[in-house]
Amino acid sequence: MGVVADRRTVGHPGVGRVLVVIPTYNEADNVGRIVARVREAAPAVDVLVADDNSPDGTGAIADGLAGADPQVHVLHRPGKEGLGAAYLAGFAWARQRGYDAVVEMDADGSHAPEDLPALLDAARDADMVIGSRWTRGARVLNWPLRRLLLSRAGNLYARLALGVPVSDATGGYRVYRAAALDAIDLASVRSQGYAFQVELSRLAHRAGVRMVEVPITFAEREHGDSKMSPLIVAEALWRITTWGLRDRRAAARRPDALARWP
Ligand SMILES: Nc1nc2c(ncn2[C@@H]2O[C@H](COP(=O)(O)OP(=O)(O)OP(=O)(O)O)[C@@H](O)[C@H]2O)c(=O)[nH]1
Ligand SMILES: [Mg+2]
Repeated sequence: MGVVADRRTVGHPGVGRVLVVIPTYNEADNVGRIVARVREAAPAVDVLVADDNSPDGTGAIADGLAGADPQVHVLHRPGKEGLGAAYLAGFAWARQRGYDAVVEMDADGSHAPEDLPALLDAARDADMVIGSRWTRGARVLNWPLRRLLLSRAGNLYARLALGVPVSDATGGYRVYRAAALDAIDLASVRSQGYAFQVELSRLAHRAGVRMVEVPITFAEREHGDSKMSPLIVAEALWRITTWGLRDRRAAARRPDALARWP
């Protein structure tokens, strides 16, 4: 008991108190597994499940987990508003409670909690850590070719259009230290799907946030349904194109910015 309490106050060495935010929509088959894996892999970090009133009862399952473990919390949101809105609410929840770092993690098991200690170690020397599927040492398991191609193409486009110097700007396994969240104008963020991850990468890069990528083992979800849709891909394409054009126009007006491009 004493050991658990001590670990909780310590958080992750060199990083501080950490909150893992897990957004959920219809993840009844996954929420228990993922929370248990996080608690096992990183016992010193806290967990917040941000549920959008899932019709399949995910929120009630999360309440049960929270009732049994003081390091697990639930944020109930009134309805499905997208991944981006759920994360912004989770970030605000963390900041109100003085957490030093926030982790983004999917509920479906694609992001291995076992990789979390390595991500948090990397956060000692960076304000933002991206768990990357596309750096040396990373692995992507059981993804069909069309998903691999979509991710590679999306990342290539994001890098060319926006100049964000990361290999996995669409990935959703990340650590943000408080300094990164402070540097990013979160109130301006509008995107919902994959575009949310790209938007935060772009804003962090523009704000001069120290970013680092760490290879991860990414696995296709085994239970439940994907929320990926053509609409989410279209949103990302549209927003990346709009930001890219806006950045180029701004660069053309400011010679100093042009010198830094991309
Ligand atoms: N709170 C909330 N969570 C969401 C919403 N949409 C997706 N999520 C969660 O966000 C995470 C990622 O969604 P996924 O459906 O796995 O999307 P994906 O990883 O792009 O797609 P797959 O690789 O096919 O699984 C999961 O934990 C979802 O439950 C939403 O509108 N609200
Ligand atoms: Mg997924």
